[in-house]
Amino acid sequence: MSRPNDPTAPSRALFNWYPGHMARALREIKERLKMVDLVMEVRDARLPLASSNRAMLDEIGQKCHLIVFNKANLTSDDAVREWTKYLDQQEMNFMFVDCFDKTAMKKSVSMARKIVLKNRERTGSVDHKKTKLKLMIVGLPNTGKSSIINQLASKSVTKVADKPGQTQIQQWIIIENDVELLDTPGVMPPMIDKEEHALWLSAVHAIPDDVADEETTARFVVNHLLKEKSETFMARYKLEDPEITIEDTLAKIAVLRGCLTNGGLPDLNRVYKLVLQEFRRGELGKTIFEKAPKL
Ligand SMILES: Nc1nc2c(ncn2[C@@H]2O[C@H](COP(=O)(O)OP(=O)(O)OP(=O)(O)O)[C@@H](O)[C@H]2O)c(=O)[nH]1
Ligand SMILES: [Mg+2]
Repeated sequence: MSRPNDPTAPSRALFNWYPGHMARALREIKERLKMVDLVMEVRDARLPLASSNRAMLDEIGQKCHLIVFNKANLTSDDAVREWTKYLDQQEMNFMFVDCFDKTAMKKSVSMARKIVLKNRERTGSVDHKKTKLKLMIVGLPNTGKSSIINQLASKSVTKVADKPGQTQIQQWIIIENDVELLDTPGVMPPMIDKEEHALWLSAVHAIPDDVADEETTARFVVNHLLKEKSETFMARYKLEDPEITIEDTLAKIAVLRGCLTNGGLPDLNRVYKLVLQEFRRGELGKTIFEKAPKL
């Protein structure tokens, strides 16, 4: 497997993590599109464009489509504002949510319903107002699809884990009397050819650490938070000097958290694991990786 920062890596495909269940999932998504009224595409709010999947969008085609930028609680209000300004110009149906916010999640279903009813009106399918609303939820691994379904169903109906590739089969879930949602496995783009995207997707755990290389990902995250001068990150690890280097930062974290070898040296592998775990739990503060293009 080629990795970012690997000088021997071919310049085109940095990652091609595409296990068999994803190819199958994409085929099944295509087959079941006819049965659904709308596709709810879940992306990561910290990567509004880079967490989409061109191959998936091609399959969705002209189907009613709502983009849910989930994990908005892990990014700043400023970033959401900037992206909203940009996306408003693109004529997309979208909303930023934190899936643990029940009210926001209910709004996503209302928005889906409105889009579908408008489309039914436009296409002249009159008595469709009475029929059930069938939604399909798709997206990259670990974007929070199953968490959204559990929130909408108000119970744990599908398994959730901070582990890309948790859901491997499709299943229908009733979320309201007349609304059904199809949970689908996360599907990666067949190829990621930009190093920056590979790093971002690894940081948000769309790509597993054993594929992406924990060290590269953790160092990228620490560097990013240092560059952002993230106050939560600096405070959590008691970093006082805003100009501190990455090496000193890692050494400080090692001492602070007792990640030391028997000889008392920083055990960097443990630091990498710890930083990634805390970052993904939101304990290192809010961030944005992909900035909104200037208008
Ligand atoms: N902070 C935060 N964490 C979230 C949110 N939504 C989901 N998560 C966490 O993200 C991780 C992945 O959630 P899942 O719902 O399993 O993601 P998925 O998209 O179904 O993943 P796959 O089945 O692997 O494709 C879990 O640890 C969730 O608790 C959110 O809005 N905010
Ligand atoms: Mg899932």
